Amino acid sequence: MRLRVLYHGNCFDGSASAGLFACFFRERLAQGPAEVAYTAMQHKGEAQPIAGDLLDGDVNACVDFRYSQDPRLHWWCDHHVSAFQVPGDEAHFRADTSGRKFYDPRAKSCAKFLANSLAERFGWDIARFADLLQWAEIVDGALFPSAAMAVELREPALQLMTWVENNRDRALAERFIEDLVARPLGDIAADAYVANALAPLLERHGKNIESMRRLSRLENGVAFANLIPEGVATLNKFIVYYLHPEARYSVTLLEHKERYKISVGSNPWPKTPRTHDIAKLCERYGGGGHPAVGAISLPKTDRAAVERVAGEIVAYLQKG
Ligand SMILES: [Mn+2]
Repeated sequence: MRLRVLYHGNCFDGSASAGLFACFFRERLAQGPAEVAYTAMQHKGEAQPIAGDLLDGDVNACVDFRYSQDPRLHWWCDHHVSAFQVPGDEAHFRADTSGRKFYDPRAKSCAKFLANSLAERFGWDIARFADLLQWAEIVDGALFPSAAMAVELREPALQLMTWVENNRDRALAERFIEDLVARPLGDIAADAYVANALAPLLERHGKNIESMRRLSRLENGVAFANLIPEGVATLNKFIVYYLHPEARYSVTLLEHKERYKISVGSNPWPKTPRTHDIAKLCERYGGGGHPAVGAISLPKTDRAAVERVAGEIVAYLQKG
């Protein structure tokens, strides 16, 4: 019996959620030999339905990623505020009586919400995942006690977070998913496939801290940095608050291979609390995310448009 799991790619919580569901499938759903296939999903600029041909398993699940009305989607679990993007999605979900679709936008992590849902409804034993679930909450909920912990990356879970956000090897992404639900986090972080890739990442992380230090400016509570000239594609989103503890919000321009990205966030350790809903703000420009953090991805054809949108967002956030 074959399971297809769609999951939020390059994400600690998405990977943990995928691993948990695969585990549940093997233990509780599979009849006969179990086969699991994974598909990493990414938030794109357009509110498009999930392509039906991705749902090709005997059982199809989507975790930590948006809803689909496709009848071939059998299981779903998400906590993104922007989970319902296509007209009719939310009504379709509310009308569902299967007991296999779970949504809670207040959940800090999809992994813990999914595990708790499966434990409550199906009596599934999740005690062995306690450490993983605690870290999924900390990582995805940005519940780090300090910016220093989030930037200095001494904890194994934070090294794994850094690794998965940067990994582009599909086979390793899947090995990682399976490892997360089978091995202690310290063991995985020490394994060669993670440790070898992590060394240059940590070196680049150090350089990113320096780029951010040089190019970011704090004005009226908003830290802005255009990292496109440095060719930075991804960086640890807490660096900006490590350098600007007074910032309420941050707006960072990044350059991916095929898209520009505007990353918008709020300080998890604010001196003045957040008042804006960042997911809603990003949705206006075709992006999405959570109330506290979101992103917009734009085509690389028009750099002026990216800078204009970023300017509008900065001005909006500066108004308090
Ligand atoms: Mn998540």
